[in-house]
Amino acid sequence: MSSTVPPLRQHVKRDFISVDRKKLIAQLGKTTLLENLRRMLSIRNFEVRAESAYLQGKVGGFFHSYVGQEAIQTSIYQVLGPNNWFVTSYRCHALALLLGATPNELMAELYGRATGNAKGRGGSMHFYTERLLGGFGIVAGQVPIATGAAFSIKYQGKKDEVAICFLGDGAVAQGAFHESLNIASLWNLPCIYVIENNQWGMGTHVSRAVCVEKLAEEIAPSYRMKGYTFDGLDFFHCYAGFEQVHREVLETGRPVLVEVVTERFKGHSISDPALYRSKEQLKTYMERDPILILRNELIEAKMLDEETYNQIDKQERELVLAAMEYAEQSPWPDPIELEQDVFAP
Ligand SMILES: Cc1ncc(C[n+]2csc(CCOP(=O)(O)OP(=O)(O)O)c2C)c(N)n1
Repeated sequence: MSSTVPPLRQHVKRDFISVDRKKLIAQLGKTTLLENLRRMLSIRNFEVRAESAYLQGKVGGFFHSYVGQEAIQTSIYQVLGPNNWFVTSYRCHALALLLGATPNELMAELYGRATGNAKGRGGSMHFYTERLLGGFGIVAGQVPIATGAAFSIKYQGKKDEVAICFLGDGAVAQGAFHESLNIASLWNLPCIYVIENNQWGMGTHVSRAVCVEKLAEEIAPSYRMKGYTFDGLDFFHCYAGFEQVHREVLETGRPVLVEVVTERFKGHSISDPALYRSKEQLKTYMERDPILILRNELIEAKMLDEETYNQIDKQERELVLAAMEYAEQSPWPDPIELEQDVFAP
C-alpha cells in the first residue's frame, strides 16, 4: 500500500460532556419518553422488515438502513418539532417516518407502487414530506439545499424556524459542504448542519478520508461557527445537546455545526457485507444499541416494564407488517404516466 495512505485510526472514541440524565428524565416525563421510544421502535421495525422484503425480491434499487442511528433524528425531532425545514442523504427512511409519512406510503414506495410516497418513482433514497425536502443520492448534494432553506427562513423574517441538514462523515470532504458553511456563516443563516459520523463512507474509514479528527469542533472555527460533538447512541446526550444548539441558533440566527458519533449496525447498503470490520467489533458496537440504552434507563426510572416494552415493539411490528401487505396489494404505476412530473430543462 502506498505510504501516502494514512493508517487506519482506532475506532472513533470521544469524551463527551456529561448530562444530568435524572433531570432530563423528570423534565421530559413518562409520556414523552415512551413516545420517543415508540418512534425509535417504529424506525427499527420498519428498517428490519423492509430489509427482509428486499431480500425476498419485493424491493428493488438501493436500500440504506438507519439501524443503530435512531437516537439522533428522534431526539432532534423531539427538540425541534415538525415546523422546520429538514434535508438528508439517501439514508432517509427514519426522518420521513418521524416527519409524519406513514409506514404504508413508505413501504409502497419501496415496492415501487403507485400509492408510494413518490408515486413509486423515487424508491428508498427519495422520500419526502411537507417539511422534508428529500433524501438525496448525491453525497453532500443536500447541503446547499438546506443552506437555501435557511436563506428562505431569513429572507421571510421567520424567527422561530431553522433548517436542519443531515450528512454523513463521507460528505465532509466534499466542496459543496464547505461552500455551504462559508455562505451560511457569511450571511448569518439559521442552519444546523449535523454530521452523522457512523465511521464509514461505504468501505472507507473516516480517518482515511478526512484530515481532522473532531469533524465539527475542528472544522467549524475556520468558518467562524460553533462546533459541537454529541454521543449519537445516547438519546439523552443528543437531546440535551440539540436543545442547546436549537436555542442558540434561534437566538443568534447563526449556523452551527454538530458531529454526532454513531454506528451503523448494517453495511453501507443492503449489498454490502461490511467485511472491512470484524464480527467482534460489530458485536461490541451493538452492545450500545440506542434503543436498549433508552429502554433500560426507562425501566430503571420505573417508567417502563418489560411487558410494556414488548407490547410497544409488537404494535410497531404489526404496523409494518400491515404496511407490507398494503404495498403488496397496491397497484403498479400506470406506464402512461411515465412522463408526468418529469422535469427536463
Ligand atoms: C458525489 C458522490 N460521490 C460518490 C458517491 C457514491 N457514494 C454513495 S454513498 C457514499 C458514501 C457516503 O458515506 P457517508 O457520507 O459517510 O454517509 P453514510 O452512508 O455513512 O450515511 C459514496 C461515496 C455519490 N453517491 N455521490
